[in-house]
Amino acid sequence: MKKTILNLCLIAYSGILFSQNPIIQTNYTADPAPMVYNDRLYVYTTHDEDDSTWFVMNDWKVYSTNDMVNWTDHGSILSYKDFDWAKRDAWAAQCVERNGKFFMYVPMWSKTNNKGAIGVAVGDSPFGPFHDPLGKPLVQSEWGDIDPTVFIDDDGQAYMYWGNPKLKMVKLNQDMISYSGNIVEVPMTAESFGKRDGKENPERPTKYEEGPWLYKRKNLYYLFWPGGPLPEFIGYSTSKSAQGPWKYGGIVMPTEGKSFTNHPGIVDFRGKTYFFYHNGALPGGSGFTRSVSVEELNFNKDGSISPIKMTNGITKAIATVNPYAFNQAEMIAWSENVKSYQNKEAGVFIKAKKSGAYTSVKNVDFGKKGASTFSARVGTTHNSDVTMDVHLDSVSGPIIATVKVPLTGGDDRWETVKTELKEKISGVHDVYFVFNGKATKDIMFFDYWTFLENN
Ligand code: FUB
Repeated sequence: MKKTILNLCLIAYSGILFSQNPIIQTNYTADPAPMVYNDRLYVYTTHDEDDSTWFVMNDWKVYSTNDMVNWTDHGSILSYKDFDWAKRDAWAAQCVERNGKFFMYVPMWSKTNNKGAIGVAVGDSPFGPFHDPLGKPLVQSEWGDIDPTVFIDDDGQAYMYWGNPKLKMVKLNQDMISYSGNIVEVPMTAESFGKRDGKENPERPTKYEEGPWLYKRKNLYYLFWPGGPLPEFIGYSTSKSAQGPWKYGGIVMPTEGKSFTNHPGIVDFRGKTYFFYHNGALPGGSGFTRSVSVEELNFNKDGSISPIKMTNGITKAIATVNPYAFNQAEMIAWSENVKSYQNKEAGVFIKAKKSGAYTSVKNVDFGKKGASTFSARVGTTHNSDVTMDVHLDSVSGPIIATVKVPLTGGDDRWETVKTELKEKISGVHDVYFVFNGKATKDIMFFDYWTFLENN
């Protein structure tokens, strides 16, 4: 009996230890929009401000990974303030690359006629800087112009779908910042989007709510969408053409997870398909403080999809991290009590909010020769003993290095500190950075780290 209880405890404990969802813990993020570029996976997200009790959303962020478990925070890359005509509501967006240019399709509230509209911003890299080439919305039809998804088909034709409660579609031109033909209103039939359960709602005759995502696999087009009534589940429809007609396929992800919205983003990366979504799983999480998660998506032989549950996420890395490179502190597999920030001096960096806060990096390959020295760019505003311990393989694993963090006086002032390792480290390990101090908040800040290889 004792053994069984011990086993159950271990299973529960390892569930916490090995959780990888939500993939971002340093900010509240929602509405994930994945994109693969140069064999790296980027995820654009919206950003719920801390302590929000409504959709308080001012900017879009981007995160990236090479291994599906360690996510690098590239910070805020665009805001509604970058559009002269917008006044708030940086809602669900998507970034698409075409001919080396990056196009961010973004819904916002427009100043000019006080309703939702979709704009486009163009940049030369996945991180921008982005600018508004039109100086006005790309589309503004009526209330409900939100949640654009853009897809470029194999013949080069680009399509944009969007809308809540109506679903609309337009063909984008090659320049990706204009369109041809009329805006098409997709017929909302039970055959295409399923008959809505519950009370009849003439505005919403089908299950479709908002947030479409267009995706193609083996000549079959998939439209994923959050469905109602609230709280949302995620459903899908398929078609032989990007323009429909659509056939309702069923539920991909049933309602779950402390948020009354959900939002799909689907991408193929190194031979697998990944399904991004959001919920309210972080501490303090809710329908207005959401967080992005990911699952592997599998298809049945006939192309249909069986429902998937929200899980602890993808725990096995598909690549290793090089400890001898300059690694950003904001490359994180898992963290607790840590927030990310950005400024001119450091770019994106992290702050430990209380003593015992930590970040971890998975699958770090120290090689055969191994490491002898650890170095990190850090700082603090506290005069008392602030230290950063580097643990191996778990947050309470052996300490291989301890760095005394110098009083720099502010997150615009940094120092690089170096220390010899207590023992030689070789092979593949998870690395944990644990931040300790006597202060009650903002213990220290951390910009990057590296190890030196043994000669
Ligand atoms: O995040 C704001 C809005 O909530 C999005 O635009 C919708 O898709 C829903 O997630």
